Amino acid sequence: MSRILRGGHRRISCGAMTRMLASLLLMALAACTPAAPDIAVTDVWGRATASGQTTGAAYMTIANNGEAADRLLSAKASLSQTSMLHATRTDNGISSMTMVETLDIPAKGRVALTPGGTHLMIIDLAVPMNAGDRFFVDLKFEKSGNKTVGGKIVAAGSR
Ligand SMILES: [Cu+2]
Repeated sequence: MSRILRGGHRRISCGAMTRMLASLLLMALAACTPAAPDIAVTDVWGRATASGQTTGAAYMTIANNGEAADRLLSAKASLSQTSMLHATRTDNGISSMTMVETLDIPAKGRVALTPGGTHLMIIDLAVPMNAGDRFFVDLKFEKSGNKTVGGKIVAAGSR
C-alpha cells in the first residue's frame, strides 16, 4: 500500500516548493490590494481682478490616474475666507452659475475647471487678485484626503 502511494507521487524539491509558495503569496497580496484613486492636480490658476471687484475665480485640472473613483468634497482658496465650487449652465443663451456641493473624479479620468465651465468662485476678496501673485487652494477629497496646491494669478485676457 505504502509502496504504491510513494510510487505515484513525484517528489517536489524544497526550492521549488518555496518558489511556489512565494508566487502564491504574491498573487494573494495582489488580490488583496484595494483599488485606490491617484489624484494629481495641475494647472492651477486664477484671473486677475479689476479694481473694486470682490469676487474672483480659480481653475485647475484634477486627474485621477488610479483604479477607483474619488470625490472632491471642498475647495478653498487662500485669497479669502469663502470659496465655493460653481457650475456654469446656459439656458436660452443666458448663462448662470449654480453651486456644486461635490465633484466626482472618475477612475482613470480627469475633470477640468475652466472659464465658462465648473470653477472655484472666490467670494469677498480681502485684497485684489494681482497678476503674478501666487495663491494656494486647500482641496479635500473623500478618499485621497487633503491636498494643498499652489496656483498663479494671470492677467485678465491672457488665457
Ligand atoms: Cu461662479
